[in-house]
Amino acid sequence: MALLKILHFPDSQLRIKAKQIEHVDAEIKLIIANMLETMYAAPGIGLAATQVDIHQQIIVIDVSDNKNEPLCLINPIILSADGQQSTEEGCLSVPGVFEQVERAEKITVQFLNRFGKQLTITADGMLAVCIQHEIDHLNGKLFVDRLSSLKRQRIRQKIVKQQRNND
Ligand code: K1U
Ligand code: ZN
Repeated sequence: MALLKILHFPDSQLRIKAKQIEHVDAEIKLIIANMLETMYAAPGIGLAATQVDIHQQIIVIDVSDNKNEPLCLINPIILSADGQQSTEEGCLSVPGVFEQVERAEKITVQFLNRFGKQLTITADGMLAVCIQHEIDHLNGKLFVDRLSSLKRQRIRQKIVKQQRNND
């Protein structure tokens, strides 16, 4: 397995829309294993393939306390969304920034699991927030796009400055 490099905002690669996966083959299973390792090491509670410069519709998530309930969603589609919640979000592609974001409270999602089986789950709370955040990544959208343009501009300056100091 391998740790993958996580792209940082405002990298233009984060704006690429991920493609649907036709077959869940050995190559996809290796990507999933590497994404899980990268997410746990970060540490994070989710990771979308877009963030590691892989433009295929794969998401990994683990919102459990003991970090022992990994979920993998391939080709996820939100079938229904209800209610509203405001939660503080972070993003491994926007390090050190945490902001309140409004999302649906409850969602029903259809996806393929890592064995290529089609499943449907209904999620609420943090799992629902995380799935919506990761599906945004697959569509080339970041949580900062849901903030005001002034806030986004300030965050961009902060991240670019951090990046310069790290180079
Ligand atoms: O997609 C990502 O960048 C991962 C992101 C997921 C996420 C967090 C919060 C709300 C919505 C989506 C993260 O995991 S940021 C790191 C984080 O939240 C965290 C890290 C360690 C322990 C607990 C949380
Ligand atoms: Zn993110």
